[in-house]
Amino acid sequence: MDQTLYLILLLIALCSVSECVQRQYHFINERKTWTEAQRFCRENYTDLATVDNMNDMNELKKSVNDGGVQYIWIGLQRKWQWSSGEPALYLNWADGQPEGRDYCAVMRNGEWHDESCSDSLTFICSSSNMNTGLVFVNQMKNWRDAQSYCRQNHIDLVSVRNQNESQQIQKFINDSHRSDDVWIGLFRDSWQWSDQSDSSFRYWASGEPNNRGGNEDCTMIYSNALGQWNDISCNIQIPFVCHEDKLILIKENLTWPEALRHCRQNYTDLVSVHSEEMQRRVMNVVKRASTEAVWLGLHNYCQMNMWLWLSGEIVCYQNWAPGNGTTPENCSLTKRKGAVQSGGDQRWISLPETHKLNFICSRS
Ligand SMILES: *[C@@H]1O[C@H](CO)[C@@H](O)[C@H](O)[C@H]1NC(C)=O
Ligand SMILES: *[C@@H]1O[C@H](CO)[C@@H](O)[C@H](O)[C@H]1NC(C)=O
Ligand SMILES: *[C@@H]1O[C@H](CO)[C@@H](O)[C@H](O)[C@H]1NC(C)=O
Ligand SMILES: *[C@@H]1O[C@H](CO)[C@@H](O)[C@H](O)[C@H]1NC(C)=O
Ligand SMILES: *[C@@H]1O[C@H](CO)[C@@H](O)[C@H](O)[C@H]1NC(C)=O
Ligand SMILES: *[C@@H]1O[C@H](CO)[C@@H](O)[C@H](O)[C@H]1NC(C)=O
Ligand SMILES: *[C@@H]1O[C@H](CO)[C@@H](O)[C@H](O)[C@H]1NC(C)=O
Ligand SMILES: [Ca+2]
Repeated sequence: MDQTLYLILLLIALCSVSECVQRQYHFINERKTWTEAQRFCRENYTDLATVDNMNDMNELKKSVNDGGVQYIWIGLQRKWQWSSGEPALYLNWADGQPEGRDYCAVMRNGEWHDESCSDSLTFICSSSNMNTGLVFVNQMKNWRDAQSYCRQNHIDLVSVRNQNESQQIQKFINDSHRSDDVWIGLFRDSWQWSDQSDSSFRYWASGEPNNRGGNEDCTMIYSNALGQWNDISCNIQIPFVCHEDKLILIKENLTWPEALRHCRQNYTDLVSVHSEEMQRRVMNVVKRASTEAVWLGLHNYCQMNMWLWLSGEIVCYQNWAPGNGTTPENCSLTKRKGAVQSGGDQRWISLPETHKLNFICSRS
């Protein structure tokens, strides 16, 4: 065989990698409400299942090993949040609220009710000028216009984040001699994944989500061939699917050898990024890092001027920043290791192993 051709074939053989999975799905054949299922998954795995694409969807379906099951929870839920962007942790709904037909909240006698966002009501802005930190706006506006008004003239529509703030606002409303409904900054945003993933993949059955009866805030999949999704009340009890992340970002600042020890002791290894698919998954994870770069399982075999993955592979797929990884390292200096930038182009850079960075462990 022609020697060049032989070399090319050898390289292809060395560089082809089997498809890697980012997460593994675990079907739990116990009937639980969505919130109970979420607690189970968070304690025993990573979270209720997140689905990024059709590939994940097929993996998830494969994990369901009981043909008799019809409905299965995944981790997608409608969420209430504050106009300021904060998640709604403290809740003070009146009995029977939210009814679920509507997506904006008013305060009435201190408690909350959901109302149609297009209603015209007075409202309360948060403000830095007044000593109460509150401004009552005696103009009737729909929720969106009230929000714009507050943002332009003050800070935002008011948030009610704890009992104390709730009492202050109640007193403020009392002092303004108001008794009708006033808008607060609470609204129901779109769907969110339980693990905070920003996956925008959706696979609704036709006609769904329809929010029938007004309280369908959680997502189940039909356990049929298609596995399409339906919104449904969070309180029904059905089996569910958890997922276990294969890549774990550790937000501690350690040197490369320390990071390696941490991963090998607690998981499997520092991550090896031998494909574009893996790089995409790593990019998704490092966005949450607190350091500018994040250690990978990439080390320099200086005498040979070669970079290798801890998993043993030579570096075939490459994503180096310009000037990194290609020029020979100075072998008499500190050993260098590979990291991925957590922002920008998220390319790989070569750094002395004594730098202290966040890192990514993999679990096999
Ligand atoms: C985690 O799994 C164990 C064993 O299946 C179970 O007993 C426990 O209740 C689970 N944790 C939660 C929070 O449900
Ligand atoms: C409630 O908030 C006010 C003003 O921020 C503060 O002075 C007071 O200590 C708080 N009370 C409690 C119980 O947190
Ligand atoms: C508001 O006023 C009513 C009566 O005017 C009173 O009963 C209530 O305790 C007041 N609430 C607050 C939080 O001040
Ligand atoms: C790690 O370093 C970054 C950047 O220097 C810093 O913002 C972060 O707080 C550090 N994290 C820990 C856990 O020390
Ligand atoms: C393993 O994880 C635990 C808990 O996060 C940590 O205290 C320990 O230091 C880790 N092991 C190593 C070798 O870093
Ligand atoms: C490696 O890339 C970083 C980021 O782009 C750059 O600042 C640095 O100069 C590069 N290293 C070399 C040796 O060119
Ligand atoms: C490598 O680093 C050493 C120590 O700083 C220096 O003396 C030597 O000139 C460097 N070699 C090259 C090729 O840059
Ligand atoms: Ca539905």
